[in-house]
Amino acid sequence: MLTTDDVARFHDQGFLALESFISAEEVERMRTIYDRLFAVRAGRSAGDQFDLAGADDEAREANLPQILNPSRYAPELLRSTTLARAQEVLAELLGPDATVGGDHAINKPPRNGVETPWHQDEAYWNPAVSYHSLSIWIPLQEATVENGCMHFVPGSHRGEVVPHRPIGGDPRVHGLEVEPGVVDVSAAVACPIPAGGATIHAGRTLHYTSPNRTADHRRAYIISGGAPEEKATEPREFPWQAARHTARAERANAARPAGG
Ligand SMILES: O=C(O)CCC(=O)C(=O)O
Repeated sequence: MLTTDDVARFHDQGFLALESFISAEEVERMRTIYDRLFAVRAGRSAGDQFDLAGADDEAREANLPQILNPSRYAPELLRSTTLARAQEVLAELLGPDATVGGDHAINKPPRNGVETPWHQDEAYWNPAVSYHSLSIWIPLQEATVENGCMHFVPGSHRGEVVPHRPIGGDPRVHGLEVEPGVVDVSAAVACPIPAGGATIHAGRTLHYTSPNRTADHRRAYIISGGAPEEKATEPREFPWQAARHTARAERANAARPAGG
């Protein structure tokens, strides 16, 4: 799928923008599944569906609806061309042992003023593990600056995980953002791409998406994966993870089988 230049650019810059990743027919097929999952709030009671950027109030419309593990609720996603392509790209960028680890979906409602703030994906993960990972972000319509395309800080994947906090400093919010004033994002680049394109970023690449100012949803389906995990060589702590007390986590705990 990728050229030698693409592979070199990914390792140098920490991200790639591809104009063409899946076909128009596959976009259509994925979008039908995607819209159905959000319409029924798939995974809500298991804590897999929630508001990434709000207090996740049952009674209020979500700022930034997210579904973790959508393929758990639509297993046909596991047999999609999209997933097969993701597996190819993982092997090309991270080596033959790299595999798909999971999927999620973030759906920015129309005329929604909420950004997905600057963060590194690794800030969400286990600090005791050393990752060699990436995420493939696939918009199911054109992604533009106006509807919430990806922005990246080139080279930021080479740094450490910087301090994060729950978005807005609100412990009820699942989403994380870089602590204000900690990073310089003045060199960031926006990556508008057509429907069927994809952006790919490493686990530590700083990224952001703009608010959706259009009349349509901004749908993104995201597949993550990596090389086999190793134990981190240096002890690390991510205190921002324990700083959250979310309704999502309460639902997930309540849904867990007793003794499990
Ligand atoms: O789609 C978005 O708004 C954010 C996506 C993101 O942060 C990610 O894929 O890691």
